[in-house]
Amino acid sequence: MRRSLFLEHALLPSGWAMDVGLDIEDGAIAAVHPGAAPAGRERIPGIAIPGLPNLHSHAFQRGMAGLAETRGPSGDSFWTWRQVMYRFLGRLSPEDVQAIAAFAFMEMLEGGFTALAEFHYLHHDVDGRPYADLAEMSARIAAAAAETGMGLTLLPVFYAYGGFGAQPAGEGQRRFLNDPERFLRLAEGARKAIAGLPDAVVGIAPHSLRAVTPGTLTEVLAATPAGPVHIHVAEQVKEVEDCIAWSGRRPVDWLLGHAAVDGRWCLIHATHMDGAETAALARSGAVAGLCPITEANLGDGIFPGADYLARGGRFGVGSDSNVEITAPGELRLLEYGQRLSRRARNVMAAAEGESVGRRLYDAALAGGTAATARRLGAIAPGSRADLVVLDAGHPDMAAAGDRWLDAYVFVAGRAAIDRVLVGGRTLVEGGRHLGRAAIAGAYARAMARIAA
Ligand code: NGQ
Ligand code: ZN
Repeated sequence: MRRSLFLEHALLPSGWAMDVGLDIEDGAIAAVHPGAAPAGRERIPGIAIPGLPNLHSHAFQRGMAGLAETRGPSGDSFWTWRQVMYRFLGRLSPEDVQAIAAFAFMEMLEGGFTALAEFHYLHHDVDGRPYADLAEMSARIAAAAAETGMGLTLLPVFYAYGGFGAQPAGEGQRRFLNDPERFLRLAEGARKAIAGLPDAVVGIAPHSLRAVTPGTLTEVLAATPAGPVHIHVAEQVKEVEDCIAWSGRRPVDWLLGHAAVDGRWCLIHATHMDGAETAALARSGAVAGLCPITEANLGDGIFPGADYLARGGRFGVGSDSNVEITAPGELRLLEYGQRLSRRARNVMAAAEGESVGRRLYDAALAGGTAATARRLGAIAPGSRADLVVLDAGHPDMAAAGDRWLDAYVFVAGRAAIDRVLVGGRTLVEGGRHLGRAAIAGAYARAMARIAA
């Protein structure tokens, strides 16, 4: 399929350009013509920027957004939230998961994300038994991506234990569990499940150092020589303490010492690092997967962003628990966490005169592209035609150039989004997904079923 677009304004690798002709073939950009004539091309008014990848999501958690904000008897924490989350997922059928995922993916597209790495660990039936099709739930995630048009990197999760040192998993975790052999079969099933999706990718995700042993981690890595590898690490202080008690080392330090962590890897959160870990992670070439809204919601802590950036570390952003879904909002809170903790301004930019919005956007685009392992990241030949088009008539968009990204990230947020295209196909218009009515209806019915 061929399409020719005419973009009024576009952020190209060479900078901001006007009147850009875009030739698209099979969802990918074939040619870019700055200063093109509009004749014969479909006009896309507004300010086109490359779509941002969302590098970390647990789609099903969208269904419990707002349901864990009531104070409990004492000591509410990440760990009490996790109990609520386990109770919620204990009720979900494959149909529910598909409906919730489709709703979340739709909101991601409306919120400025055009690709997604789904960190998928809800594999089995409510009693912990595998479905007749081991990859049933993976197929549901793929179906939700097909329904919404979201670009998918599916990360089936390897989860085998309940805590450091091969502690047995609890009842709330039984839907997640596999030994390495069954996990590798499941990953094979996930590859089949995505086969019909344009340009989709399958990677793997050992859930966390809590959920694996050194031996099983080595085994699944050895069997998966290519593709992205994601893992949660050092999100909570208790996790750091437990890791030290188990191994004598901090989690990021342990991981960098025991696995060949490189550009294939994405370390989710990596919130609690000392200076040596921060430097070593930056050197490794891995991407730090930051989820500022969820990390704030769960009380995780603040990533050492300024030090990591100064050392050239790569990062991207993810919507994780999906309690609120907004690409510019994740970037804004990333910067604001740094400002609050350092009592300074404009922290995540390097040079005088550099726009923080632009710097955050460029960095998260590069990091998210690496972490999703898809052909993304620029309005340039070879890249998928994934575009977010901001409304040039929005009152906050009166300035131009990088000020547009500052306005998008710090001021207007997702309200500035007019149109979203994935693989050259328009999925969002006037800020709303074209399939919104049906997708929201199915979601509402699923939520009513779950509450019943
Ligand atoms: C998850 N989410 O797997 O959904 C985790 C919580 C855990 C976040 N860390 C469970 N945000 O880490 O054990
Ligand atoms: Zn997570």
